[in-house]
Amino acid sequence: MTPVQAAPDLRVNLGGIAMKNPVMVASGTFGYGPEYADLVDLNQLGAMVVKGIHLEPTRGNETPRTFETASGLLNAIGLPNPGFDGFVKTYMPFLRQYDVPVIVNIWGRTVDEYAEVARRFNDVDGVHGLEINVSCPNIKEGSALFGTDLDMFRRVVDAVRARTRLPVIPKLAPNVGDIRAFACAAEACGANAISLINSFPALAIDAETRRPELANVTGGLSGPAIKPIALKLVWEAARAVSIPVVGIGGIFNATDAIEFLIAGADAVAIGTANFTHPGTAMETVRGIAEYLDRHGLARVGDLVGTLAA
Ligand code: RRO
Repeated sequence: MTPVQAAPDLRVNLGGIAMKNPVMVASGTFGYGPEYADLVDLNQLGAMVVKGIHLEPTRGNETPRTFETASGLLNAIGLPNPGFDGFVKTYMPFLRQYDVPVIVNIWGRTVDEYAEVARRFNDVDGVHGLEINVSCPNIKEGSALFGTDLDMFRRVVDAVRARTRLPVIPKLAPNVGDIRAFACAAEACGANAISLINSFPALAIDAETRRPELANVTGGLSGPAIKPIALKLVWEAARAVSIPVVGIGGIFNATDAIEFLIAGADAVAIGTANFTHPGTAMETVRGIAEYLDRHGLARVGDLVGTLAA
């Protein structure tokens, strides 16, 4: 009799967050959960990262906020959010029903605001980690600079680290001179993991009207166009740190995700694909398991960082 091969072990420990598989959904592309609950089984996700939360409710940018380019999505949503109280009251009772780690993406306009929103989440049941959004390309003040100025970046990560008991995951901006400096700074400041990349600052123009396609003029580019950029930055960052890395950028199927794992990501997050195909994360989980099986790998960790370069 041929021995029955055990199913590959997909479990990942993301800096203290125990995940049943390495496939997460990226902040801003999956709402706060209920928006997708009728379409997919949320319990199959490795983790869910919710849209960015601030101390107070905010409205976001004027429309149009999105524009489809040849190979990616340009957005300038501008961080609309229900505020800390609104999020905890409206969404946490829903999210607590699921057996999926909830990672809350947080943002502020000042270092103190980041620290305060982080502190408030200490008392919220059912939150497993905080992703620090220092890399939104779409608000006039603050956030983009926190992601591209190393000193400001350190100050935010330090302040959040000092105020929270939860694992913290700074989300890195792609438009920096040396991604390794930001990855290492995150680790030195006590981050438990890093995620990268956020969308890439970009511009789309209507030649007839000579106007920008977005009300905000510029936006962040995501989707297939940025995947090779993201792979390169993940590969560089993962070799520079020993904390876990979440790879993000244009993942539309299991093969894309597997490329990020090979580049050194311990987990991946699906972003833009959720808008057109909400089942992408679940299909990606199945595809990774099938790949590991086919390649005789017992654990997903056996694939991480195996680029033959
Ligand atoms: O809300 C947005 O415009 C936005 C954010 Br917070 C972000 O981090 N990345 C992005 O592409 N858009």
